Amino acid sequence: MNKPILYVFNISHYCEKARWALDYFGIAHEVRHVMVGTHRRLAKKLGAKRGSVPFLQTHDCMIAGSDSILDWCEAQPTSRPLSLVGKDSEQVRAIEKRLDDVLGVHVRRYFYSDALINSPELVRPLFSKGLPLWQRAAVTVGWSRIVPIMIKLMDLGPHQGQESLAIVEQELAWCDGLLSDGRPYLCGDQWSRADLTAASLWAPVVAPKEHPVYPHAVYPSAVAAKMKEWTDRPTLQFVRRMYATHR
Ligand SMILES: N[C@@H](CCC(=O)N[C@@H](CS)C(=O)NCC(=O)O)C(=O)O
Repeated sequence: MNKPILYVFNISHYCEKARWALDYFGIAHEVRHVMVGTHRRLAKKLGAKRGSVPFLQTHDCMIAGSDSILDWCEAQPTSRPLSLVGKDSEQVRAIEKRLDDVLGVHVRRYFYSDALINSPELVRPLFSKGLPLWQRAAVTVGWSRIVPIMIKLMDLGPHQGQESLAIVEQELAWCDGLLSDGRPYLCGDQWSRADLTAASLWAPVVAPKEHPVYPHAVYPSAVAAKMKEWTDRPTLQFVRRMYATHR
């Protein structure tokens, strides 16, 4: 194998985190889009420890999960002098973990509780893009069966959407609070993996112009209205700045 292969869903914010990490460290890699519904089988076949995307296949190991992929990137000899560990690595890790475990899950549940229930046709192209022709056709034909499975697996619905929205707003207040003293980065004056994680996981409600997917997406109207309402919040401004500066 010449280059590591990163397996992704095009739309996934955790995949964006992994993609960004590889790009940031200048690690040449191939991005392979995986068809939803086949990803767990593929992960198992390749020996990944988890079934969810992203997973990275290197010449000697399989790495599952955006945090572990970031760890792997850090450990590679690359031309990038700047590590993302941060000055206070414990604080950086704690922020990354909260973003991964809380924001990442609920921003997705909020978005899909609207998009997949009210306008699933807006979402389909985001899952088809980058797939080989026959898989794009399979997603199109099978979409009406895929959507209810996703709704069930992610526990989506109007009530769940509101519940996740409340959590996203709470996480927004928390991130705004971290930035409230005017610091350029979440942990102070140094760009770290906490910032890369925050920017990637907030990106679905920011659609920064450097993002490879979201600026081309059509958003359901309620989510679009929330994005507008939040646009001047420090966190959203921070995300745009991270993309403009580091992506
Ligand atoms: N904490 C994991 C989360 C990964 C995750 O939830 N991936 C989603 C896409 S956004 C997925 O693969 N969902 C389908 C599944 O788990 O089967 C990470 O950072 O990689």
